[in-house]
Amino acid sequence: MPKNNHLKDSPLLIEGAWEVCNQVGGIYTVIKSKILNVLSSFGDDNYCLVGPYVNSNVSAIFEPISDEGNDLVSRTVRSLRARGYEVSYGRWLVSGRPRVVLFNPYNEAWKLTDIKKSNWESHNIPSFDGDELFDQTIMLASQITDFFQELHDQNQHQQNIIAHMHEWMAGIPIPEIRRRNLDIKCVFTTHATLLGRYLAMNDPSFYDNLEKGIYDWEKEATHFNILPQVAIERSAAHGAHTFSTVSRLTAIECKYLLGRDIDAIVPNGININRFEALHESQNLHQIYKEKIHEFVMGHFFQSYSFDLDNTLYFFTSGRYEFKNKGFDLTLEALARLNHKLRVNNINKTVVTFFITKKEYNSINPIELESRAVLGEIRKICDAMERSVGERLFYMASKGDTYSTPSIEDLIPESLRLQLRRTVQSWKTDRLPFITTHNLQDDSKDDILNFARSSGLLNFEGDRVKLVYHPDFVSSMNPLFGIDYDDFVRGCHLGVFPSYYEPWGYTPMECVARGIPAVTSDLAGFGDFVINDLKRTRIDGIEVIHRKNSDYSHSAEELANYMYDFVTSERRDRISQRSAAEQSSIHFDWDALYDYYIKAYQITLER
Ligand code: G6P
Ligand code: 1S3
Repeated sequence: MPKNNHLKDSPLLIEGAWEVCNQVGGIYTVIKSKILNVLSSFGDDNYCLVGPYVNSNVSAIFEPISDEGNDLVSRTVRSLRARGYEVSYGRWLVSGRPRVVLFNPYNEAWKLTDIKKSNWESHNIPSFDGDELFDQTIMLASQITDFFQELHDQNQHQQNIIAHMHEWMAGIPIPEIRRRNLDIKCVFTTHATLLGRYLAMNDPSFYDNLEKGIYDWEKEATHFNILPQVAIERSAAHGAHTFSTVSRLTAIECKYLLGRDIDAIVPNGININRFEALHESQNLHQIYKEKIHEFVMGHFFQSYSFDLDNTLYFFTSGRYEFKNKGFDLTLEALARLNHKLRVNNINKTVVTFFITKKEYNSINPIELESRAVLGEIRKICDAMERSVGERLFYMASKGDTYSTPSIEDLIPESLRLQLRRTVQSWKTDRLPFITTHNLQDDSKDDILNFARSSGLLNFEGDRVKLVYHPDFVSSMNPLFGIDYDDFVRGCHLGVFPSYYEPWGYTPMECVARGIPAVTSDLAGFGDFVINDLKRTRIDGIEVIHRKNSDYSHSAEELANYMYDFVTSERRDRISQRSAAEQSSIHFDWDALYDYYIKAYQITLER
């Protein structure tokens, strides 16, 4: 593998996060997607990840390796094991197959009380009683810290070591490395601030108040009952040689809520696998759009139908943070779009999918039944198609190629009757559902409540329809039968006008698949597009103004953009998709990993 020559003296990089071998959210994507770039900069011998052995699926993605090598990490693992530590050492079975060291947090359950005491006495980090996730993170941190201690002891100052820890969950080793005075340089990257997230959700004037510096972090953290985590975040931020975050927006939170200016911004990248020819991406759009058509027929056509050739698919997705992820603004803009399309007599339908994760009891059985009956209808139509072929062939073989056969000649009555009866029994008078699943708390759900209060309830006359899918889309899921990536390809527009979003992968993932996307100037990604890429170079990305704009203006801006999108011609959409795909090159790790290298350079100089 080629070695990058920016970093002097081949340092060893150890990167730690709660999401190593453990898919929870966006940090997993960051860590996993940049591995090939890390390896090409550091080399396989000088890179290793550390994380938790918690995921029930770990054995499928982790392959143990021998600790007999003479390299620093193997020696460290060997020595820890000899001292009684349970260490999982192996390769993470993802692209690049990097080395990983995993610890089961519960290995240290017996000393949880001592860990809490030590965190408090050494770093003023308080604890909760009975918070399982918090306990797991501090038990893991204790083992990772011992790993760094051993690494330091084995190294005897021979090689530069960088410990790069992500987010508060992997933060505690940093102040401990400093307290023990280990010869290890620390980088801490926070992918949000905990307080920022809570304040954004609860204070309508969050951004104004933030820069006024009026928040008392301790008081607010106590108020939201997150003092222990915030204390870890602060302690890692202050302890790190290099403190970094993913965007300029989060850097402001770091300054005012964590009390330290950041040293480096490390934007998130993605792996762009581009096709040789642009039409391949367009073909995939068509293929997966057909799959979404099938879902839409099953979901809506039982009640009424509309012209699929004049239907556009919008979607939003992400963690269920109604306001922070901009679900509220998206709904408001959709309600306005519905009105604009109706009054202007635009004969197009927009089906908008909300793909998020919310507790549910089951997939709506009526939805499944409708899909099953539609399957029956498909089978009958297939039988009819065969019958038409066979009978035409029979007529042709007799030399009869001139007469025009009637439908009765081509399809037996039994099949025609079967089709009529099945379709009749399928049709219903009820409105198409908004949710595909039975939610556990239907009456308190914000998406549903918005739909109820705005009247956006999938009436036949509505130009905008809603489908709320409170689970990940995957090929195992019977409703769509395709993976999320392919679902994205089949849509026309991704809508992500976040209010609080340190970076935001979702619009970037759209663009990488050649699908236009909306982001906002309060999302790190949107800010990057405007300020770093100077926007004009980027097609297929719309940045909605939320920073200096009130809710209603932002909703109107989004609704107008959607209206223009809906009323554009197919050929414009095709060229926007191509432009989006072209622009995705700017977000490839090949372009963005350099920000990490610069952060490591600063670190090694400190
Ligand atoms: C791709 C396909 C075309 C198809 C078009 C539909 O470009 O290659 O064959 O006509 O998608 O675009 P639309 O935006 O209407 O889904
Ligand atoms: C965070 O995940 P989130 O969705 O809680 O980290 C992601 C990776 O850096 C980032 O893209 C996202 O904006 C943050 O919010």
